[in-house]
Amino acid sequence: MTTIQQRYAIAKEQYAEHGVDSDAALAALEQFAISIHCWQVDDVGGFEQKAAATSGGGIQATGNYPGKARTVAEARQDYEKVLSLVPGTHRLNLHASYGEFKTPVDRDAVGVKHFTGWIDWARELGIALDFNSTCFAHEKADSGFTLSSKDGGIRDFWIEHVKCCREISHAMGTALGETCIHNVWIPDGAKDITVDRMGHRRLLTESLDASFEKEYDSATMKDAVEAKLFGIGSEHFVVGSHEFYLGYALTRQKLLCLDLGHFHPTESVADKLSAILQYANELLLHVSRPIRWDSDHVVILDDPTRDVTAEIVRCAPDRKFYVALDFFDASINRIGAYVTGIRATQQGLLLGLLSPQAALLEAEESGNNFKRLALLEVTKALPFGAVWDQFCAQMNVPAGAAWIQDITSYEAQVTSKRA
Ligand code: RNT
Ligand code: ZN
Repeated sequence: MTTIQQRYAIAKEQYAEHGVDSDAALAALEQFAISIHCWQVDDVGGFEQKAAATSGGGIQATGNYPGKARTVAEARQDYEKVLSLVPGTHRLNLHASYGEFKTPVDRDAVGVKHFTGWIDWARELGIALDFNSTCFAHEKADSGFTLSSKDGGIRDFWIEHVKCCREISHAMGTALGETCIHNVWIPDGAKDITVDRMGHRRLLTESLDASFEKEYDSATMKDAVEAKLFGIGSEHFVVGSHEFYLGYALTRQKLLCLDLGHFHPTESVADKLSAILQYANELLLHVSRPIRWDSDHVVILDDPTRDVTAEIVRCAPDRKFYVALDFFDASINRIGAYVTGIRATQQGLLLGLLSPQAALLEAEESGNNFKRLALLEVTKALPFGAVWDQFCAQMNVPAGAAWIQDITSYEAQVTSKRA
């Protein structure tokens, strides 16, 4: 039986024949920290002590697979399991609704004290944190409008929430010594023809400006804004559309967040990176897998993922990417969903790093488009799995399919016992 190291030695030679240094690719992959979304652990439920149920406000997880985390302690146990099964050092991306609340705390009163436990936990694990305002699943989002509501009281409530979240992000970045990315996504929109689109968008601009008024050191926190195409109940009108946030982010020097599920199904998100990066130096990505619509399926190594990760690698030398995940499948083992999606995203990045870019560029610039196409095809058959397994072995996590059994055991011992 050949070992992982022996198989890697052969693979390394094959990549070298194409001018690719696989050791350098592995060293570069180690630098890509992925921001793991907290919300796959419990189907975007959060840990608020809620007084009343709400409509969900534009987010739906489907499925009722047993074993979801019911408390912060269970969630942490699950994240630690996930982190133990993926190579490299990553980050956790928290939503404001995942604080440690002993009593009901409304969104406009959420504070650093509700996240000090998370900061301590992250420090112990040696990971950084990112953060998200939670402008949905709340009675003040039930009308379909939050920051762009025509009700000044509702707008002020959500402006206050975003301000609280920025303060928390700043505290996280300061305590952990790594910039905390604070992302804002709002569900605002309407089911049917809306005649004052201009009015709602003007209100959103004003509310965002008010929310972002306080300046923070970009070493501690940065704001991002995330557009969407449509949601259930906002089919006709989404206030925060792509054009809206593209303009907002560029004029306000905010990060733009591109979610792979938030565009028309035939649109290439990969193609947008180099376009936007003519006018911005960095981008936030929510890697997701839309099936026919924004379905947030678990990320796999499919063509849209590979196209985006290839572009990240090509643009990365002089541009900065913050790579976060955004999927939630409540119908399968949730730890398995995480590990599958994180590994697939990393594999996409690795494929990008192993691409014979110099030879491809040479073919392209000399007008040999057949050679470019053929090389891209030939590369698909190179022993990428051997390089990936080597990475897992180097990072002391299970290679091959070994992690599947780890997750099955964890389910038998831990998650299946949760009522
Ligand atoms: C929803 C957005 C947003 C949320 C999270 C929970 O369409 O993608 O990222 O999924 O904030
Ligand atoms: Zn998203």
